[in-house]
Amino acid sequence: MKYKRHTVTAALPYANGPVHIGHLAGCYLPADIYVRYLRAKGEDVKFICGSDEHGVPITIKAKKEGITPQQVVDKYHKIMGDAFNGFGISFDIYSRTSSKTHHETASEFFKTLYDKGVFEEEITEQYFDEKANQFLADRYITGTCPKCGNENAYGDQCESCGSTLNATDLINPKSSLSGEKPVLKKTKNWFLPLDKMQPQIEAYIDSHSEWKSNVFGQCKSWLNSGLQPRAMTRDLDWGVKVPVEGAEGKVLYVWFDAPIGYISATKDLTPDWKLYWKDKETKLVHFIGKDNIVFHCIIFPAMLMAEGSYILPENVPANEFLNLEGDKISTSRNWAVWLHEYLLDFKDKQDVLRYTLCANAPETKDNDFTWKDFQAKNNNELVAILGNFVNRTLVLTHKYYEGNVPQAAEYSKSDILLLEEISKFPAKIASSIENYRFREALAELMNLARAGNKYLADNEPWKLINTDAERVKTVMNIALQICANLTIVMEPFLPFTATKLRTMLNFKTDYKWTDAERTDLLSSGHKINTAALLFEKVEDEQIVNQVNKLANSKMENELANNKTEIPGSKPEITFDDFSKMDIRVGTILEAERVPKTDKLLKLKIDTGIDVRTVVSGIALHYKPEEIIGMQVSILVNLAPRMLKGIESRGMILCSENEKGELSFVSPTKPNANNGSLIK
Ligand code: B3M
Ligand code: ZN
Repeated sequence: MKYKRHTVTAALPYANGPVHIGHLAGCYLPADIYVRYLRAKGEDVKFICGSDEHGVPITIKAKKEGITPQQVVDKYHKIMGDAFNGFGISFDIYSRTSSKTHHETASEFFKTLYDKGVFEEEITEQYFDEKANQFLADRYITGTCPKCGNENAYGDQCESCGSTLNATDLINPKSSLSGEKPVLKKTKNWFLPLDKMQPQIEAYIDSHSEWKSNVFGQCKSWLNSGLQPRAMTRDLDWGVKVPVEGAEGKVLYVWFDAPIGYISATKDLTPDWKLYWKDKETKLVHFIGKDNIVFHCIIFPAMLMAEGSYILPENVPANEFLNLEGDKISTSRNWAVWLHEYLLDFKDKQDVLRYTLCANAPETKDNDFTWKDFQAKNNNELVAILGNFVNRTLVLTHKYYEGNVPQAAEYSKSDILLLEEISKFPAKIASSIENYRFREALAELMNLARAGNKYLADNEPWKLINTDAERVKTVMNIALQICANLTIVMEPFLPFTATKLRTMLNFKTDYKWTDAERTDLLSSGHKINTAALLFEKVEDEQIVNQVNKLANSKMENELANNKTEIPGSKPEITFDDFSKMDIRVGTILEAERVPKTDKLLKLKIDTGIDVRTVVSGIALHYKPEEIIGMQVSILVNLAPRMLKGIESRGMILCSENEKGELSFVSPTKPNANNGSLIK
C-alpha cells in the first residue's frame, strides 16, 4: 500500500540522565536515517520525540539528589535535547511530557476510555512501604525475577531476561525507598483488560509477520503466555492526575501516558495533527529499543484500539542492545560513552560516531562498541575509502581544470558499465532502508564510494594526463558525478559530511533521492569550491584517552561499591554515622555493686554536662573502691535502658582483649576535663 504521509517516532527517553551511544544506536540514529531518507524522497513526514518526564526513575533520581522531580526533568530535558541536536537527529519536534498539552491529551485519552467503560475498576493488594508510608509502584520495588532468577529485577520488568512483570511476581521483594520488605495493602486502580482484548491484539500482531523477527517473536511469546489485565493507574504523586472521581493521590501509569506523548507532541507541532494520527493513509512507525517492545506492540496498540479513532503502528523496528567494550552499558555504573562528552572530545566528528554506530548497529543481535573499532572504521573506511575518493577527485579537478567540471567525451565500454552500476545504488540503498536494514544500506553507500575509488585506480588519470588528456576529462567528469550522487545518498547517514561535500562541490540544490540515479548532476563548466579533507585520521592517543576514561570510571565504580572492606572489621560506615555518637570524658564520682549480680556496677558519673547513673558490666574487672575519681570515656547519647530496675543512661567505653578482660579507655593527658568531646 502506498501511504500519503508518515509519522515516525523515536522512544521518549526518561529525563533522568544524559543519553549515551546505546540510545543513539538503539533508536535515534536509525529513526533519523529513515526520516532523512523519506524527506529526500519528498515524502510528507513528521519526526516526533520528546522527554519522558514521568515515572518512578525520575522520582528516585530526585530523592537521590535531594532536588524536586521537576528540577530533575528540566536539567535532563535540556542535556538530552542538546545532545540529539548536536548529532543532527532531525526531530520535527522534541517535546516533553510535563507540557500542558500532554497533561490534557493524556487525561482526555484516559477519560474517553473510562467513559466507554473500557477499564475494569479493581481493588487489589499493592506493595506498600510502611516506613516511607507510600505505595510502591514498579521501580520502587526490586526482587528476584521469577523467570530467570536475576536478583535485581524491577517491579515492572526484568532487564536481564526482558520479561514484563507485576510487582507481586517478584520473589523476595524489597522496597528501594527503605530497603525493607514491603507489605500488601488494598488500593483501587483501573485496569486495561488485555486478557479480554487478546483476540483483537493477536489478529493485529499476526497481520504483521513481516516485522523484525526479534520483535514479532517477543510479541508472540507474550501472547502465548496469555495477556493479563494491566493497571493503568498508580498510587504516586508525580505524573498526570487520574481524571476521575475517587482517584485522589493517583496518577496515570507512565506507560499509559508516555506513548500518548507522541500524540501530544504532534499536536504541539501542527494543527493538522489528526492527519498524522487518524488518517488510514498515514504510516505510523515507532523506533525503539528492545526493552520497550511489548509497550509499543501490545499495550499502546490496545489503548489505541480501545479508543477507536486512531491508526495503529505499521511497524516497530526495535533494535537489540549495544554493549561497550564487552560490558553492558550502565548509567549507574558510569559505563557509557555519553553523547554530550563525545561532542566535546571529538568536535566536528559527529558523523564518525554516526557511521560507526550504524555500521555496527545491534539490528538483529546485541553488539559491541569498542574504541579500537571506532578508530579502524574512521581510518580504514571513512578516510581511506570515502574521503580518499572525494579528495583525489577534487584535488585533480583543481589541478587540471582550475576547478571547472570538464566535459565528458565519448564513454568507453567500462564507463557505460560503471554508469549503469552507479544508477542502481539509490534503489538498492532505499530498499535496505525501507526494510529497516540500515547496516546493509550503509554498506551499499560505501560500495558506491569504493566503485569510484576503483574507477580512479583502474584509469589512473594522474598518469593518463601525460598521454591522453582528452580521456582524462571523461574520467574526471564521471568521478565528479559520483561525488555529487554521494552527497544525496550519504545525507541520511552522514548529514554533516554531505553538507561539507556539497559546499565543496558548490552543489547546493534540493535534488531528490532518485536524482542520484542520474550521472549528469554536475554540468560541464560548473565551478567547484576549494577542497578540504572530508575526514581526518583518529590518532592512537585519542583512543588511549577514551579507553583510560573508561578504565577510570570502572575503578571509581569498584571503589564506590566495595567500600574497601578490611578483613576482620565491621562493615564500613560513613563519617556521618560516626559523628552521630556523642562521646565525652567523664569522672566516676560513686561506684557500688548492683545486688544479686556478678558483673554489674552502678556508677555515678560527672559527664561535664550532667551527673548521671550508668550501669556497667565491669564488676569482674574493677573493684568499686579502686575506680572512684577515675576519668573514663562515656557515650552520652545512647538511649536509656533499664538494667535490674535501675535506669542506665549512657555507656562506659572499654577495650576488651581476646580473653574478655576489660580496661577503661581513658585520656592519657591531664588536660582532658569532664565534658571534653571524644572525636
Ligand atoms: N521512557 C523507556 C526508555 O527510556 C521509556 C520510553 C517511552 S516511549 C513512549 O527506555
Ligand atoms: Zn528475568
